[in-house]
Amino acid sequence: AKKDDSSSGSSSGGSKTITLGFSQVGAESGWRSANTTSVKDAAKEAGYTLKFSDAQQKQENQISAIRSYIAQKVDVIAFSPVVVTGWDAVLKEAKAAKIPVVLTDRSVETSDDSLYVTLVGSDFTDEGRRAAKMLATVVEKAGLKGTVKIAQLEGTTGAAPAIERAKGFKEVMDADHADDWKIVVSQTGDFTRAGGKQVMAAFLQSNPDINVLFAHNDDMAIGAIQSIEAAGKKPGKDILIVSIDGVKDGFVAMSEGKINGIVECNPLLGPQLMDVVKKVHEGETVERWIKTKEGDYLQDQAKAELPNRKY
Ligand code: GZL
Repeated sequence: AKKDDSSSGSSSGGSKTITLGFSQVGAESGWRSANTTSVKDAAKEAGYTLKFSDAQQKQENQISAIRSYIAQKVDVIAFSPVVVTGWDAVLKEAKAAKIPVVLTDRSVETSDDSLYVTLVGSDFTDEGRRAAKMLATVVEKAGLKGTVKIAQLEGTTGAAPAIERAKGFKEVMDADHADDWKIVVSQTGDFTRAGGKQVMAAFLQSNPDINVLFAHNDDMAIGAIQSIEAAGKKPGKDILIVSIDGVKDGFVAMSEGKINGIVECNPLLGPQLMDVVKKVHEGETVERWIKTKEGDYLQDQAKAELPNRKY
C-alpha cells in the first residue's frame, strides 16, 4: 500500500515506516521458497523495512531471531513456527516489550492467547480431509480393487501441518473407509525431497504391497517418485499418489501421470500478512485466524492448470 503522507497531517510530516521482523522456518521445500518470495515482495510493495531470517528448520534459531527483533525494537514480529510447542517464553518477552506478534502459515500451542494477535494461514485439518476425499475419487477412477494399503509420508514431526493433515485424513478414513483402507506404514520425510526419497525406499522394502502414497507435501512426493521408479514400479499407476501444496513441480509430475491428485496449500500469504501488520501496528482489531483460499486439482486438470501456477 502507498504511504499516504498527505492525509496523515501529523507534525512529524508523515507516518514512520513500519519495521517488521520475520523469522522463516527454512528453505526446505518449493512451498517455503514461494512463501519467502511472497513475504519479501509484499513487504517491499508495502514500503516496510523487513528484517528476515531463515532458521534452517531449527526452533532455537527462530527463538534467537525473535529475541534479536525484540532487542532491535521492531514494530511487529511475524513468524511461521517450525513446531507447535516451546514458544511461551520468547513470546512472553515480546509481550513484555510491547511488540505484537503475528503467526503466518503454521500455528502454536500456547497457554496464553494474548501471546499472539492472529494467524494468517491455511486450515491443515481440512487439507487432510480434502486429501482423503480426493483419494476416494482417485481410487475409484483407477478401479483399484481390494484393500487400499496406504503409505503416509508425514511432514516435520511436531509441525502443525503434519499433525493436522494426518488428523484430517484419518477422520475421513475412519468415517468413510474403515473397512477397506489401511495406513500400513507412516513416517516423517521432514517435508523435503531427500526425506521423501529415502523414506519411500524404506517403505517399499518393508511393505512392497503398498498401492497408495499420501504425502503431506509435493516435495516429499517428488522424492518418493524417484524411489518408486527405482523399484521398477509406476508412480500414479502401481502406486496412486495424493499430495498437498500444489507447487509447479507437483503439477508437472501430475501432468506426466505420476501424481493423481493435489490439494492446494497457498504459500502466497505476503499481501495478507502486510495488511494485517499495518492493522495490528495501528491498534485495529483483527480476526484471530485469517484463512487462505485454496482449491483441489485432479490429474485431468493438471495440464490446463500448469500455466496458471504462480509458485
Ligand atoms: C504448509 C507449510 C508446509 C508445506 C511444506 O503451510 O507449513 O511447510 O506444506 C512446507 O511444503 O515445508
